Amino acid sequence: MLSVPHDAIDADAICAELMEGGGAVRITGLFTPDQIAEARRIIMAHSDREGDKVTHFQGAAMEDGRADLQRRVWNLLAKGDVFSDMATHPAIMGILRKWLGSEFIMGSIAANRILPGGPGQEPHIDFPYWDFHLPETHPMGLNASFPLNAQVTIALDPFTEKSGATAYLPGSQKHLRYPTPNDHAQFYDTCARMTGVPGDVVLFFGAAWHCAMPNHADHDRNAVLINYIPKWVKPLEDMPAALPPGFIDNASVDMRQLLGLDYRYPEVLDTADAINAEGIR
Ligand SMILES: O=C(O)CCC(=O)C(=O)O
Repeated sequence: MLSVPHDAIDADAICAELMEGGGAVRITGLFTPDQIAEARRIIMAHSDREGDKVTHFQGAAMEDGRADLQRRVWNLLAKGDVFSDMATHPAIMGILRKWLGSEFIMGSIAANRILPGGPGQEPHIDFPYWDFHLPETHPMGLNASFPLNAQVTIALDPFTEKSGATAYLPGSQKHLRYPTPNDHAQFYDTCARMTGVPGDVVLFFGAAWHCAMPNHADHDRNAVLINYIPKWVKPLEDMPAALPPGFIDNASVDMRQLLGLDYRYPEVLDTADAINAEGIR
């Protein structure tokens, strides 16, 4: 995987790698130990208390009483300021303004915790492609010639092959196809791994086949997962509806953009009352 230090970012080279290369880029040392510790503390506390909130990509976690070994924490913006700082990091904003268009938004910000013994997920692609196993529900001819998604994975624990670092199939983003069970053997035989240390980030095109892998280590494997989308794609999480009072009033310019608050559509352009008052049907 192309690996770049956080202070030597070349957005054009990264976009080319996402589109025409392996589909994933590691940015090392983007977040400080204090930010990582704070994010991890909050995620562990929520997932200890609330348990499993996984809605998709559960792999074998539903079998053999292992449902609780993958835990999701949703709506992170409401759970700590550190997550706003992560989502709006200037390096991420700069790259994604090129990749997804200057007014891109955020589709979701959640955490995925794989506990020791957790079996990982099945290979998949991410929102808004995540139900592309039903291609007929998407526009005819949809392909990966332009991106509808960028995924950011922030490692909060050592991401090693043993601890279940995300697996992905380099180059698979170019073909935009949902991996079927028949593809799984090839996937597991030829996948690469998104390894890294806490504070590293992997930015990838979510059309690449990927999944969390089984955690055989003796420690939890926590990650913040951020989904970014073009301004006109409907987000996965309704974040504005779930934020605490005052959050939106105090939001930065970049956060307002990510929440889609500055994108005006859909908009009421005429009301039924106005039409009826004229007596026109
Ligand atoms: O946690 C991971 O390694 C990957 C998570 C993922 O791909 C997902 O939940 O969509």
